[in-house]
Amino acid sequence: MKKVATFEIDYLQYLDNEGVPISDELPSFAKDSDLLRQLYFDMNLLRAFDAKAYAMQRTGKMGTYPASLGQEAIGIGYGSVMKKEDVLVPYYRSTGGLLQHGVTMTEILTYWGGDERGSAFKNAPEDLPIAVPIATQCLNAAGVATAIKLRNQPRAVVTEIGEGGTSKGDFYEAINVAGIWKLGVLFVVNNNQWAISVPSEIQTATQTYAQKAIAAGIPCLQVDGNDILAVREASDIALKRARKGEGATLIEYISYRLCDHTTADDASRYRDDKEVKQAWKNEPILRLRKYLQSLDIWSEADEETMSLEITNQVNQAVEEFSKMPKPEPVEMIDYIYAELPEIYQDQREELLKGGA
Ligand SMILES: Cc1ncc(C[n+]2csc(CCOP(=O)(O)OP(=O)(O)O)c2C)c(N)n1
Repeated sequence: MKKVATFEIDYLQYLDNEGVPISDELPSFAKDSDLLRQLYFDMNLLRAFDAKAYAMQRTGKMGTYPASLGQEAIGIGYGSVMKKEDVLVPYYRSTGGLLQHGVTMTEILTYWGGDERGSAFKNAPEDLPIAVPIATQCLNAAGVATAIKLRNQPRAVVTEIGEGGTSKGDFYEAINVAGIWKLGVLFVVNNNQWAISVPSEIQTATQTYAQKAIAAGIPCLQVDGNDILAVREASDIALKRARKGEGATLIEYISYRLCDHTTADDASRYRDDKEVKQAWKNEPILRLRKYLQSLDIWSEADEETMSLEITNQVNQAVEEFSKMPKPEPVEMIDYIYAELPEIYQDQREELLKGGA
Protein backbone atom coordinates (compact mmCIF):
# COMPACT_ATOMS: atom_id res chain seq x y z
CA MET A 1 0.00 0.00 0.00
CA LYS A 2 1.11 3.55 -0.60
CA LYS A 3 0.03 6.72 1.14
CA VAL A 4 -2.19 8.95 -0.97
CA ALA A 5 -2.80 11.69 1.57
CA THR A 6 -1.49 12.74 4.95
CA PHE A 7 -2.32 15.69 7.14
CA GLU A 8 -1.24 17.50 10.26
CA ILE A 9 -3.12 20.01 12.40
CA ASP A 10 -1.16 22.97 13.80
CA TYR A 11 -1.98 24.55 17.13
CA LEU A 12 -1.41 28.24 17.83
CA GLN A 13 -0.87 29.75 21.27
CA TYR A 14 1.25 32.71 22.41
CA LEU A 15 0.38 33.22 26.08
CA ASP A 16 0.12 30.60 28.78
CA ASN A 17 -2.55 30.69 31.51
CA GLU A 18 -0.46 33.09 33.55
CA GLY A 19 -0.22 35.55 30.69
CA VAL A 20 3.43 34.65 30.05
CA PRO A 21 4.56 34.37 26.40
CA ILE A 22 5.51 30.80 25.56
CA SER A 23 7.89 31.90 22.78
CA ASP A 24 9.82 35.03 21.74
CA GLU A 25 7.78 35.35 18.57
CA LEU A 26 4.65 37.34 19.18
CA PRO A 27 2.39 38.75 16.47
CA SER A 28 3.37 42.27 15.41
CA PHE A 29 0.19 43.87 16.84
CA ALA A 30 1.32 42.75 20.32
CA LYS A 31 3.63 45.82 20.34
CA ASP A 32 0.60 48.11 20.19
CA SER A 33 -0.28 48.85 23.84
CA ASP A 34 -3.38 50.85 22.97
CA LEU A 35 -4.75 47.99 20.90
CA LEU A 36 -4.08 45.44 23.67
CA ARG A 37 -5.83 47.67 26.20
CA GLN A 38 -8.76 48.09 23.83
CA LEU A 39 -9.08 44.31 23.40
CA TYR A 40 -9.06 43.97 27.18
CA PHE A 41 -11.75 46.64 27.50
CA ASP A 42 -13.89 45.00 24.82
CA MET A 43 -13.72 41.55 26.43
CA ASN A 44 -14.73 43.06 29.76
CA LEU A 45 -17.56 44.99 28.14
CA LEU A 46 -18.89 41.76 26.62
CA ARG A 47 -18.74 40.02 30.00
CA ALA A 48 -20.55 42.87 31.75
CA PHE A 49 -23.15 43.11 29.00
CA ASP A 50 -23.82 39.36 29.20
CA ALA A 51 -24.22 39.57 32.99
CA LYS A 52 -26.70 42.43 32.62
CA ALA A 53 -28.70 40.59 29.93
CA TYR A 54 -28.80 37.53 32.20
CA ALA A 55 -30.05 39.59 35.12
CA MET A 56 -32.70 41.20 32.90
CA GLN A 57 -33.96 37.77 31.84
CA ARG A 58 -34.17 36.71 35.48
CA THR A 59 -36.31 39.74 36.24
CA GLY A 60 -38.62 39.22 33.28
CA LYS A 61 -37.23 42.02 31.09
CA MET A 62 -35.64 39.82 28.45
CA GLY A 63 -36.49 36.63 26.54
CA THR A 64 -33.84 33.91 26.31
CA TYR A 65 -30.19 34.95 26.35
CA PRO A 66 -27.03 32.98 25.49
CA ALA A 67 -23.93 34.36 27.17
CA SER A 68 -20.31 34.08 26.03
CA LEU A 69 -18.78 33.68 29.49
CA GLY A 70 -15.27 32.24 29.12
CA GLN A 71 -15.33 32.57 25.34
CA GLU A 72 -14.87 36.35 25.10
CA ALA A 73 -11.51 36.14 23.33
CA ILE A 74 -13.09 34.39 20.33
CA GLY A 75 -15.69 36.96 19.23
CA ILE A 76 -13.61 39.95 20.30
CA GLY A 77 -10.54 38.46 18.61
CA TYR A 78 -11.98 37.68 15.18
CA GLY A 79 -14.25 40.73 15.31
CA SER A 80 -11.27 43.01 15.88
CA VAL A 81 -9.75 42.10 12.50
CA MET A 82 -12.95 42.35 10.49
CA LYS A 83 -13.26 45.36 8.20
CA LYS A 84 -16.47 47.32 7.90
CA GLU A 85 -17.10 45.90 4.42
CA ASP A 86 -16.68 42.29 5.59
CA VAL A 87 -19.85 40.38 6.41
CA LEU A 88 -20.62 38.58 9.67
CA VAL A 89 -23.08 35.70 9.57
CA PRO A 90 -23.58 35.17 13.29
CA TYR A 91 -25.07 32.44 15.43
CA TYR A 92 -26.70 33.01 18.78
CA ARG A 93 -23.36 33.08 20.64
CA SER A 94 -21.66 35.64 18.37
CA THR A 95 -22.31 38.68 20.56
CA GLY A 96 -18.58 39.51 20.72
CA GLY A 97 -18.21 39.48 16.94
CA LEU A 98 -21.37 41.51 16.48
CA LEU A 99 -20.30 44.21 18.95
CA GLN A 100 -16.90 44.45 17.29
CA HIS A 101 -18.52 44.83 13.90
CA GLY A 102 -20.54 47.82 15.04
CA VAL A 103 -23.80 46.21 16.14
CA THR A 104 -25.03 48.05 19.24
CA MET A 105 -25.83 46.57 22.62
CA THR A 106 -29.30 48.10 22.30
CA GLU A 107 -29.90 46.20 19.06
CA ILE A 108 -28.77 42.95 20.66
CA LEU A 109 -31.08 43.49 23.65
CA THR A 110 -33.91 44.32 21.25
CA TYR A 111 -33.43 41.06 19.34
CA TRP A 112 -33.25 38.88 22.45
CA GLY A 113 -36.14 40.83 23.91
CA GLY A 114 -38.20 39.23 21.13
CA ASP A 115 -38.33 42.25 18.83
CA GLU A 116 -37.14 41.59 15.27
CA ARG A 117 -36.27 45.27 14.79
CA GLY A 118 -33.10 44.33 16.69
CA SER A 119 -31.93 42.46 13.57
CA ALA A 120 -31.77 45.66 11.49
CA PHE A 121 -28.19 46.51 12.37
CA LYS A 122 -27.68 50.24 11.75
CA ASN A 123 -23.88 50.15 11.48
CA ALA A 124 -23.60 46.71 9.90
CA PRO A 125 -26.58 46.58 7.56
CA GLU A 126 -25.22 43.68 5.52
CA ASP A 127 -24.51 41.40 8.47
CA LEU A 128 -27.11 38.65 8.62
CA PRO A 129 -29.58 38.28 11.50
CA ILE A 130 -28.59 36.00 14.38
CA ALA A 131 -29.13 32.33 13.43
CA VAL A 132 -30.71 30.07 16.03
CA PRO A 133 -31.32 26.96 13.84
CA ILE A 134 -28.02 25.14 14.22
CA ALA A 135 -25.54 25.29 11.31
CA THR A 136 -27.85 27.08 8.88
CA GLN A 137 -25.59 30.13 9.17
CA CYS A 138 -22.76 28.19 7.48
CA LEU A 139 -24.78 27.75 4.28
CA ASN A 140 -25.90 31.36 4.44
CA ALA A 141 -22.25 32.42 4.76
CA ALA A 142 -21.35 30.31 1.71
CA GLY A 143 -24.17 32.03 -0.18
CA VAL A 144 -23.01 35.51 0.79
CA ALA A 145 -19.43 34.64 -0.15
CA THR A 146 -20.64 33.35 -3.53
CA ALA A 147 -22.31 36.71 -4.20
CA ILE A 148 -19.12 38.54 -3.18
CA LYS A 149 -17.07 36.31 -5.48
CA LEU A 150 -19.42 36.87 -8.43
CA ARG A 151 -19.10 40.62 -7.85
CA ASN A 152 -15.32 40.31 -7.57
CA GLN A 153 -15.20 42.23 -4.30
CA PRO A 154 -12.28 42.06 -1.82
CA ARG A 155 -14.48 41.24 1.16
CA ALA A 156 -14.38 38.41 3.67
CA VAL A 157 -17.27 36.57 5.28
CA VAL A 158 -17.09 35.28 8.85
CA THR A 159 -19.47 32.75 10.30
CA GLU A 160 -19.38 31.15 13.72
CA ILE A 161 -20.65 27.77 14.91
CA GLY A 162 -20.37 25.67 18.06
CA GLU A 163 -18.46 22.38 17.97
CA GLY A 164 -21.77 20.52 18.35
CA GLY A 165 -23.15 22.26 15.27
CA THR A 166 -20.35 20.81 13.14
CA SER A 167 -22.17 17.46 13.36
CA LYS A 168 -24.94 18.84 11.13
CA GLY A 169 -25.18 18.24 7.40
CA ASP A 170 -25.51 21.97 6.70
CA PHE A 171 -22.01 22.49 8.08
CA TYR A 172 -20.46 19.78 5.87
CA GLU A 173 -22.33 21.05 2.81
CA ALA A 174 -21.14 24.59 3.48
CA ILE A 175 -17.46 23.73 3.93
CA ASN A 176 -17.62 21.49 0.87
CA VAL A 177 -18.91 24.24 -1.40
CA ALA A 178 -16.57 26.79 0.20
CA GLY A 179 -13.66 24.49 -0.62
CA ILE A 180 -14.55 23.72 -4.20
CA TRP A 181 -15.61 27.28 -5.11
CA LYS A 182 -12.78 28.90 -3.10
CA LEU A 183 -15.21 31.05 -1.17
CA GLY A 184 -13.79 33.74 1.11
CA VAL A 185 -15.25 32.48 4.38
CA LEU A 186 -13.68 32.13 7.80
CA PHE A 187 -15.49 29.29 9.57
CA VAL A 188 -15.09 29.99 13.27
CA VAL A 189 -15.66 26.83 15.31
CA ASN A 190 -16.23 27.86 18.91
CA ASN A 191 -15.24 24.65 20.68
CA ASN A 192 -16.55 25.49 24.14
CA GLN A 193 -16.60 21.73 24.97
CA TRP A 194 -20.36 21.43 25.51
CA ALA A 195 -23.38 21.36 23.20
CA ILE A 196 -26.03 22.00 25.85
CA SER A 197 -25.57 18.79 27.91
CA VAL A 198 -23.55 16.86 25.29
CA PRO A 199 -19.82 16.90 26.04
CA SER A 200 -17.32 17.11 23.23
CA GLU A 201 -16.00 13.55 23.89
CA ILE A 202 -19.24 12.05 22.60
CA GLN A 203 -19.84 14.59 19.83
CA THR A 204 -17.26 13.31 17.31
CA ALA A 205 -14.76 10.53 16.73
CA THR A 206 -12.23 12.90 15.12
CA GLN A 207 -9.21 14.04 17.14
CA THR A 208 -9.91 17.69 16.34
CA TYR A 209 -12.79 19.68 14.90
CA ALA A 210 -10.30 21.55 12.73
CA GLN A 211 -9.57 18.45 10.66
CA LYS A 212 -13.14 18.31 9.38
CA ALA A 213 -11.91 20.98 6.95
CA ILE A 214 -9.36 18.58 5.45
CA ALA A 215 -12.19 16.64 3.82
CA ALA A 216 -13.36 19.89 2.21
CA GLY A 217 -9.90 20.88 0.98
CA ILE A 218 -9.81 23.92 3.25
CA PRO A 219 -6.78 25.03 5.28
CA CYS A 220 -7.39 24.67 8.99
CA LEU A 221 -5.86 25.33 12.34
CA GLN A 222 -6.51 24.77 16.02
CA VAL A 223 -6.06 27.80 18.25
CA ASP A 224 -6.08 28.41 21.99
CA GLY A 225 -9.40 30.25 22.10
CA ASN A 226 -8.58 31.73 25.51
CA ASP A 227 -5.49 33.47 24.13
CA ILE A 228 -6.65 36.60 22.37
CA LEU A 229 -3.26 37.13 20.74
CA ALA A 230 -3.54 33.75 19.02
CA VAL A 231 -7.22 34.20 18.14
CA ARG A 232 -6.60 37.61 16.59
CA GLU A 233 -3.50 36.62 14.63
CA ALA A 234 -4.99 33.41 13.19
CA SER A 235 -8.23 35.18 12.26
CA ASP A 236 -6.34 38.06 10.63
CA ILE A 237 -4.38 35.71 8.37
CA ALA A 238 -7.58 33.89 7.38
CA LEU A 239 -9.46 37.11 6.59
CA LYS A 240 -6.59 38.46 4.48
CA ARG A 241 -6.59 35.23 2.46
CA ALA A 242 -10.34 35.48 2.02
CA ARG A 243 -10.21 39.08 0.80
CA LYS A 244 -7.50 38.20 -1.72
CA GLY A 245 -9.71 35.50 -3.24
CA GLU A 246 -7.57 32.66 -1.86
CA GLY A 247 -10.50 30.85 -0.33
CA ALA A 248 -11.86 29.68 2.99
CA THR A 249 -10.19 28.80 6.29
CA LEU A 250 -11.60 26.83 9.19
CA ILE A 251 -10.29 27.58 12.65
CA GLU A 252 -11.16 25.62 15.77
CA TYR A 253 -10.85 27.91 18.79
CA ILE A 254 -10.66 25.87 21.97
CA SER A 255 -12.36 27.44 24.93
CA TYR A 256 -14.89 26.51 27.61
CA ARG A 257 -18.49 27.51 28.21
CA LEU A 258 -18.25 28.77 31.79
CA CYS A 259 -21.95 29.70 31.80
CA ASP A 260 -25.19 27.81 31.27
CA HIS A 261 -26.04 27.07 27.64
CA THR A 262 -28.67 29.83 27.80
CA THR A 263 -30.90 31.34 30.46
CA ALA A 264 -33.20 28.33 29.86
CA ASP A 265 -30.53 25.87 31.02
CA ASP A 266 -29.02 24.77 34.34
CA ALA A 267 -25.58 23.33 33.57
CA SER A 268 -25.02 22.24 37.17
CA ARG A 269 -27.43 19.37 36.46
CA TYR A 270 -25.01 17.69 34.05
CA ARG A 271 -21.55 19.18 34.66
CA ASP A 272 -19.07 18.43 37.36
CA ASP A 273 -18.21 21.47 39.51
CA LYS A 274 -14.56 20.41 39.55
CA GLU A 275 -14.35 20.61 35.77
CA VAL A 276 -15.84 24.11 35.76
CA LYS A 277 -13.54 25.26 38.55
CA GLN A 278 -10.56 23.98 36.60
CA ALA A 279 -11.75 25.74 33.44
CA TRP A 280 -11.92 29.08 35.29
CA LYS A 281 -8.12 28.87 35.60
CA ASN A 282 -7.81 29.15 31.81
CA GLU A 283 -10.25 31.98 31.27
CA PRO A 284 -9.20 34.60 28.73
CA ILE A 285 -9.73 37.93 30.51
CA LEU A 286 -7.50 37.27 33.50
CA ARG A 287 -4.84 35.91 31.17
CA LEU A 288 -4.70 39.14 29.15
CA ARG A 289 -4.83 41.23 32.30
CA LYS A 290 -1.79 39.42 33.67
CA TYR A 291 0.03 40.01 30.40
CA LEU A 292 -0.84 43.73 30.39
CA GLN A 293 0.32 44.03 33.98
CA SER A 294 3.59 42.29 33.16
CA LEU A 295 4.16 44.92 30.46
CA ASP A 296 3.34 47.64 32.98
CA ILE A 297 0.54 49.00 30.82
CA TRP A 298 -2.35 48.26 33.18
CA SER A 299 -2.95 49.32 36.78
CA GLU A 300 -5.60 49.04 39.48
CA ALA A 301 -6.61 52.63 38.66
CA ASP A 302 -7.07 51.67 34.98
CA GLU A 303 -9.24 48.75 36.08
CA GLU A 304 -11.45 51.05 38.15
CA THR A 305 -11.82 53.64 35.39
CA MET A 306 -12.66 50.88 32.92
CA SER A 307 -15.32 49.34 35.20
CA LEU A 308 -17.07 52.69 35.59
CA GLU A 309 -17.02 53.34 31.86
CA ILE A 310 -18.37 49.85 31.11
CA THR A 311 -21.17 50.20 33.66
CA ASN A 312 -22.15 53.51 32.06
CA GLN A 313 -22.16 52.11 28.54
CA VAL A 314 -24.17 49.02 29.49
CA ASN A 315 -26.69 51.02 31.53
CA GLN A 316 -27.14 53.46 28.69
CA ALA A 317 -27.94 50.59 26.29
CA VAL A 318 -30.44 49.14 28.75
CA GLU A 319 -32.10 52.54 29.10
CA GLU A 320 -32.38 52.95 25.33
CA PHE A 321 -33.85 49.47 25.04
CA SER A 322 -36.34 50.09 27.85
CA LYS A 323 -37.56 53.30 26.23
CA MET A 324 -38.28 51.71 22.85
CA PRO A 325 -41.98 51.53 22.05
CA LYS A 326 -43.03 47.88 22.03
CA PRO A 327 -44.01 46.38 18.67
CA GLU A 328 -47.69 45.69 17.99
CA PRO A 329 -48.59 41.96 18.34
CA VAL A 330 -49.85 41.96 14.73
CA GLU A 331 -46.28 42.55 13.54
CA MET A 332 -45.60 38.90 14.42
CA ILE A 333 -47.26 37.92 11.17
CA ASP A 334 -47.06 41.12 9.14
CA TYR A 335 -43.47 40.66 8.00
CA ILE A 336 -43.43 36.95 7.20
CA TYR A 337 -45.30 36.99 3.89
CA ALA A 338 -45.34 39.55 1.09
CA GLU A 339 -49.03 38.69 0.78
CA LEU A 340 -50.67 37.17 3.83
CA PRO A 341 -52.29 33.79 2.99
CA GLU A 342 -56.04 33.59 3.46
CA ILE A 343 -55.77 31.20 6.43
CA TYR A 344 -54.01 33.82 8.56
CA GLN A 345 -56.49 36.63 7.87
CA ASP A 346 -58.71 35.74 10.82
CA GLN A 347 -55.77 35.56 13.21
CA ARG A 348 -54.60 38.95 11.99
CA GLU A 349 -58.02 40.45 12.58
CA GLU A 350 -58.09 39.03 16.08
CA LEU A 351 -54.64 40.42 16.89
CA LEU A 352 -55.76 43.81 15.62
CA LYS A 353 -58.72 43.67 17.97
CA GLY A 354 -56.33 42.93 20.84
CA GLY A 355 -57.24 39.23 21.21
CA ALA A 356 -54.76 36.36 21.30
C1 LIG B 1 -31.61 22.69 13.81
C2 LIG B 1 -31.58 22.79 15.32
N1 LIG B 1 -31.63 21.67 16.05
C3 LIG B 1 -31.59 21.74 17.40
C4 LIG B 1 -31.52 22.97 18.03
C5 LIG B 1 -31.50 23.04 19.54
N2 LIG B 1 -30.17 23.45 20.03
C6 LIG B 1 -29.94 24.72 20.37
S1 LIG B 1 -28.35 24.96 20.83
C7 LIG B 1 -27.96 23.34 20.61
C8 LIG B 1 -26.56 22.83 20.91
C9 LIG B 1 -25.51 23.58 20.18
O1 LIG B 1 -24.23 23.35 20.71
P1 LIG B 1 -22.95 23.87 19.98
O2 LIG B 1 -23.14 23.78 18.48
O3 LIG B 1 -21.77 23.18 20.55
O4 LIG B 1 -22.91 25.43 20.30
P2 LIG B 1 -22.88 26.22 21.68
O5 LIG B 1 -24.33 26.47 22.04
O6 LIG B 1 -22.18 25.38 22.67
O7 LIG B 1 -22.17 27.49 21.40
C10 LIG B 1 -29.07 22.63 20.15
C11 LIG B 1 -29.08 21.19 19.87
C12 LIG B 1 -31.50 24.12 17.20
N3 LIG B 1 -31.39 25.35 17.71
N4 LIG B 1 -31.50 24.01 15.86
